[in-house]
Formats: sequence, structure tokens, C-alpha cells
Amino acid sequence: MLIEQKTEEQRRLEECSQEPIRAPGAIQPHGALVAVNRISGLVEHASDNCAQILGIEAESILGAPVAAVTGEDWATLHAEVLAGTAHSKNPLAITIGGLRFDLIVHQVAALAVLEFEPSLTSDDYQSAQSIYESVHALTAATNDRDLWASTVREMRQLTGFDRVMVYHFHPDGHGEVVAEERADDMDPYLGLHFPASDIPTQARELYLTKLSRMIVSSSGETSALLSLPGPDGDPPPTTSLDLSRAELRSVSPFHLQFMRNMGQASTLSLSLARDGRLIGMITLANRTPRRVSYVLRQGLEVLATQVAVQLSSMSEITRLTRQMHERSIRAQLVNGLALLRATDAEALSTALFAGTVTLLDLIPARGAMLSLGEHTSTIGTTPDVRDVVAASRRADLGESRLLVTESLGADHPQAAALLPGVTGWLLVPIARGEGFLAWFRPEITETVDWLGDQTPRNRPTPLSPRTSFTSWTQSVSGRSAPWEGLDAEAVELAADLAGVVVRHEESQLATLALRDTLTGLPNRRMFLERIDTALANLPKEPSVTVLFVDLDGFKTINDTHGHDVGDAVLVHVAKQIVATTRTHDTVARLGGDEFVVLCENTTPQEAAVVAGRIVDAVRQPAFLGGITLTVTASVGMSAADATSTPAALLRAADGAMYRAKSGGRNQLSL
Ligand code: BLA
Repeated sequence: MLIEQKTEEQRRLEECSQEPIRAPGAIQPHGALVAVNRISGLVEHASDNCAQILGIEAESILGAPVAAVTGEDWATLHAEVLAGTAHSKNPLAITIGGLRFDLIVHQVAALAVLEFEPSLTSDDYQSAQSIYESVHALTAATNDRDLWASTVREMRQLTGFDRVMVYHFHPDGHGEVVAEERADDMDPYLGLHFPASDIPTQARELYLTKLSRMIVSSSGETSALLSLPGPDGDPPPTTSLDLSRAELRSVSPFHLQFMRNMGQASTLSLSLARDGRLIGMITLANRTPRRVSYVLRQGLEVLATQVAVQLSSMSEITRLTRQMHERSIRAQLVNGLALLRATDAEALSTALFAGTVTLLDLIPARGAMLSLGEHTSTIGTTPDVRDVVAASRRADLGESRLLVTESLGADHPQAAALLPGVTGWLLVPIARGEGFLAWFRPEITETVDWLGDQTPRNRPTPLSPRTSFTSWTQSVSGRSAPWEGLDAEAVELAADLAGVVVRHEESQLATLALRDTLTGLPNRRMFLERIDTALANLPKEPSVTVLFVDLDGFKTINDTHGHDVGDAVLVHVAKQIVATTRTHDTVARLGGDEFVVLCENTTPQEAAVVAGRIVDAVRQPAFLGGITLTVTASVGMSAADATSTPAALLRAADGAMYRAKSGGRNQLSL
């Protein structure tokens, strides 16, 4: 049922948007229109009602110089405006046949369009002051609601219309009455929603170019435009004149019907625009025909512009405040990551799920998930990770692998089947990490109060306006709370995470290259770099000594007990050496059963003491892999002099070690 209604509304929206409302070939009959060729100065179009309004027959002025309407003096005085070389300071004043008119002039292609509105003997000229006071009253508002409320109050006071409303357009185009002032005996419309087709697309476009629209009577009377025959003798179609910017443009019959159904005889609507988009409208409506002067309409346009500017800056402030809040939460999460020692998936999830702020503070949801490699962490209620992965495959996300939906069932029905209970789903890949972040939101059912029953029974035909406008309540389901741009925060966080993962991998690689994987000790490369640095500092240091440690009979251990035991011995010996040396000594494993120690800032006598401790420590029996083993070490020692190079020093210590071996092992040799 809901789906059917939606498609019917979509069809209506499409068809209503086709109506050629810009060039209807007729005007509203409360004024007269004359269009003059700017070059020839001759009248090409005139409204049928020129006789009633101006006292001059339309037929008599078609093809005549414009002075036939305005008189010679006026035409001479305004020659530049008529020729389109000067801007018209509307409204211009003109008296024809003893009657005063507001004359509004604008240019369309090769024509100057002149619209004559009989002057109102109202208090227009006090309106500048009233508008000023109203603008002032509006600036006091500090939020949307207050601003909307004072807008309708001020506008009703200025114009005396029966009902004044502000509409706010939602992102899908439908509207909501967000403020209202009305005569006491009228039904309230405040808070009611209306479908997008009530104000179709092409009408909205028009209201962006022309910021006020006055419809003086919904009775439907119009005055046709008459045109001068073209060069071929045939009159051009009356619809050839574009009335987009004309004050008097006649009204769509659909809309006139709408107005009559609503009990509106006249309306005056003002546009609220921001960044080239229509964000809302202010509509003044009256039960009897009513018109206001051009000058007052100009004043109301100024007021509406002020409202739009204020709305725009308030929403910008709200947006920035929200963004700052989100940034600060993200910063807290990322700082948590930066403090981590290890950055494996487990450590990451601790930072994101167990700290003072979590993924759910950044993006509120029923549950959130981090999946990285084999590891998955969750907070709140989430589906199983396998279902999430399977659903994301079904959703066919393409290159971006990013998914943002507030209506999973409608957007990705295949995926929805795998994730029962999930309606809002946000999924962001973590680059390189073979993982993702995801948030899940439940369905929320809302009730919307509509302006009039929205089912087909309230329209005689699908294209007709609604007949009744009594409030009608509908419950809306199938959607989650909107993500409102939070996906951008999720993408940023995923990028931060990817950065952390990449840095971790890099630092691991760098460590691997400089350390022995079995014992974690520095390897040959790192050791040679250390000696190099030490030798560079030599003149300042009393001495640098290298000890070369080689296990005695290690091959036999490997052969008798296997490599696992051999490896355990190496790890054990590495620990013994580290334990017996001093904190500033560097212990490295060169490979096999060869270890070296760099003793900096040390006299050879002190180094010999260290070497002796190593020999003693290694020969202590060790219980390894279920057996007790005794190994011994031969240690060679060599002190550096001014000519030493790292390689030579290492070679010298190696040579000394061989002397220790041939001297009977299990001892130190110089
Ligand atoms: C125009 N529709 C409008 C306008 C409003 C609305 C305010 C601007 C002109 C005006 O001020 O009257 C709608 N008016 C409302 C709403 C309220 C109100 C929602 O007072 C609520 C309280 N309209 C239909 C259908 C069609 C349609 C079915 O309902 C099309 C088939 C068309 N509406 C339509 C068109 C216009 C319009 C074409 C432009 C009128 C014009 O400027 O010529």
C-alpha cells in the first residue's frame, strides 16, 4: 500500500513538472501587460484586458509605437529603459487616462515587458519603516523555531493576510508547516507535512529566479496575450512569450484548483533560498481576493532574504559545532591508538571499544564492529561478523566498498535478508588492513501528520490536487535514524586506523631487519652499526672492547637432542648473557651459536670481568625441554685502538675466541 502510494506520488511529481507554467500565454487580469520590441520600439504583445485596465484597445496598440500606451513624454523620458540600455528602477509611476499605475519593466530577449498594476491607495510609503522594524525583530531570533515564529508574526502584521505560514522543505522534497499565524476561526496547519508534488519542480525553479509570487484570485479568470502577426502573416503562438519573471503570469489550473480546495482566494509566497536551492517558502493566504502593492512585495522579499540568510548562518553554526564535537571524539579515539605499544587487531579494538569514548560515541548506533584480519570486536548489539561479510558481498558495493543506508530492506534487499533487525547500516573499509568498521541501527517507526489524506481516495484523479486537507496520520517504517553525514567521520576514522596498521607493519619490518628472530637480540648488521658509532666516539672514550662468545660443542647438542632443544639452548644462553652484562653493553647474536658483546666506555680490565661472568653463567646447568643440559662457552676479547675498524675488531675478538678453544674451552682468552 505504502509502496503504491509512493509510486503514484512519483508519477504525479513527474507529470506536474511537465506543465509549461513559464509561458502560459495569459496573465492574471488585475493588471495589463504590453511587450515592446527594444529595437523597433513597436508593441509586439498586449494583454486582452488593456481596454478594461488602461482604457486602450489591445488591437489598436499591437504594431504601434509604445507611446500609444504610455504617451510621448513618458516614452522619451524612459527611452533607455525601453531600449534595454538602462536598468528600470521598479516600480515606475505612470498616469494613464487619469489613473495611476505602478509600472514594472523587465527585459526578455529582444523585448521590454511592461506590466501595469493599478496603484493601491494604501500606506505603501510607510512600509519601508515597518520593514526596517521587522528586520530588526527577526535578528533577535537565535534558533530556527524562533526565527520562523517571528517571521510569520511580522509578515501577518505587515500585510493582514488571514493565514501566514513558513514551509520547511525536507531533503526528499516534501514540506512541513513549521510556523503559522492565522485568524482565530481557521483550522491549524502547523506541524503538518505535504507531498513534494504540491509545489512541483518547475515551480520551485521559478521561485528561485523570482523571489515572490502573488496570486490575486483563485477564481481562474485570465487575460490572454494577443500578438502581432509574424513576417509570414500568422500570429506567433501566444505561448511564445516567456513570463518567468513577470508579476502577472497566470496560474496553473491545477494549482488554482488546489487553492480553491483549500479555501484560498489569494496567496503571496516568498522564497527562502540558500546556495541556489529552495529550502522553504513563506506563504500568505487569504480567504478573499487580496493584493498588495509592488513596493510592499519588494519589502517582503527583503524580509524573506534576511530570514534565509539568518537560517543559513544558524545552520552553519550548528553544523560546525557538531563537526567540532565529532572531531574531538575522533581525536580521543585516535590518541588512544597512538598510545598503544602493540598495534595488532586486539590492541586496536581495546582502544576503540573499551576506553572512555568508544565507536558508539563517535556514531551512535545499536552496535558497532571492527573486523581486521582474523580478529573481530564488537560493542552493543551486532549481527555475526560472517553474516556481515556475506551481506556486504551481496550488496555489491563496487570499488568503494563503502555502504551507507538508512533503509537496508529497500536499498539492498538481498543483503537485508542476512541481517535481520538491521535497517540502518554503515560499512567502511579499512584500506590495506583487509578489514572494516561497521555500525548498525534499528528501524524506527515514526508517525507523520499529513495535510490531508494522502491516499488516492482523496483525489478525483491522480493529477488532481487533494480534496480534503484535514490532518491525516500515517506511520512510517522501514527506515532508521538518518546518518546525517556521519559516514564522513567513519571514513576518516578508517583512514586513521589504516595509518596505524601501516605504521605498525613498517616498524615490524624495520625491527626484523635489525634483530635476530630467535632471540630478539640485535643481529650482525645492528651490531656493526653500534661498533661503528662507538669507534667514532673513541677519542672521548677510555676504551671500547668486543667479547666474542662461542658455545662449546653446540653441534653435538643439536645432533643428539634435535633443533628445538638447540634453539632453546640458544635462547637460554642469550638470556644468561644479557643478565650478566651491564645495561649499557650491547649483546648481539651473529648467527649459529656465536654471540658478541660490545662494552663501551669500559677498560679492558672491566671487560675481562664481564667476560668471566659470562663464562660462569653459561656453564650453570639448565633445565630445558624436559632435560638438564650443561653447555660451556669460549670467550675471546679484543680492545679497540685508534686504527680499529668494526670488522677488524670483530675479527680480532674471533681470533682470541679460537685461542680460548684451543686452550681447552670454557674460558676467556685475550
Ligand atoms: C504552486 N503550491 C504552489 C505554491 C504553494 C503550493 C504555496 C506557490 C504559489 C502560492 O503561493 O499559492 C502549495 N499552498 C501549498 C501548500 C500549502 C499552501 C502545500 O497553502 C499548505 C498549507 N499542485 C498540486 C498538484 C499539482 C500542483 C497535484 O496539488 C500539479 C498537478 C501544481 N502548485 C502547482 C503548480 C504551482 C504550484 C504548477 C505553481 C503555480 C504558479 O506559480 O504558477
